[in-house]
Amino acid sequence: MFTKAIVRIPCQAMVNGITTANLGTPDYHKALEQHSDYIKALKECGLQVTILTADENFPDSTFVEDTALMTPYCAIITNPGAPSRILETQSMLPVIREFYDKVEMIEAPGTIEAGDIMMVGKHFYIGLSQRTNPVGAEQMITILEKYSMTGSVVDLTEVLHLKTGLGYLENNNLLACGEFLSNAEFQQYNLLQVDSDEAYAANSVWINDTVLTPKGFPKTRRLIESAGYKVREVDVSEFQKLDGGLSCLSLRF
Ligand code: CIR
Repeated sequence: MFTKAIVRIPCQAMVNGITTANLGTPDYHKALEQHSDYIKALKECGLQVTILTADENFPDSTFVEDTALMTPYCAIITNPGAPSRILETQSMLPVIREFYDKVEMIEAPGTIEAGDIMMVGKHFYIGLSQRTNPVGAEQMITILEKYSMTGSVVDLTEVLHLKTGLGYLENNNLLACGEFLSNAEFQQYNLLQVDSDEAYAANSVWINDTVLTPKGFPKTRRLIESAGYKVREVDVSEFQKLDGGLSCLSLRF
């Protein structure tokens, strides 16, 4: 169970965020409304939400998930692979120290963005992507092992981050699409296959037996409901325009 979350209000500069999506420029006011509903959804799942103020220095700073990995035993501050995002971690460090005694750091030349990390109990899958390199993944695995957890790497070919295409829903249920459906690593799970025309919804988030899913992906919603979960939809269209999914918008712990 999770009890807490950290989010950051989107900044106006988000219109200049990194993207490959080709879905147009985000509407800032709509993004603020959607973010506010996202916070409401986290609270409905029973989480105490820490809301950080917008940081105009970093267009992508609302995607807080990438800046840290929160485990039950320690937090690990990442070193983002996108140059414009590296310093986002500086303002996250004091916030995370309020919640964790043990805080570790990924150091250059290692890079990691935690959107590339999926937690399954005490094991963490780490996607090797444009943003996460083998040195960063090795550092992460060494830290995890220090706290009696484990990690392993997964090669990515199509997606930005590992969790762009995967969402672990607990109870052995794994939402997956595209390149992950045939990946040998994941055949041990009950794969819930997300159709390619709804690939964005693979980034759905389990929180205390509710699954947050992006609004507008009815087949995936039914798939998750048929696996026995309560679903709460959140409209995140303005964040999708920046390649950001539901998970990216919070740290949950
Ligand atoms: C970026 O490219 O870094 C942001 N525009 C989107 C980050 C999405 N984060 C995530 O998937 N964990």
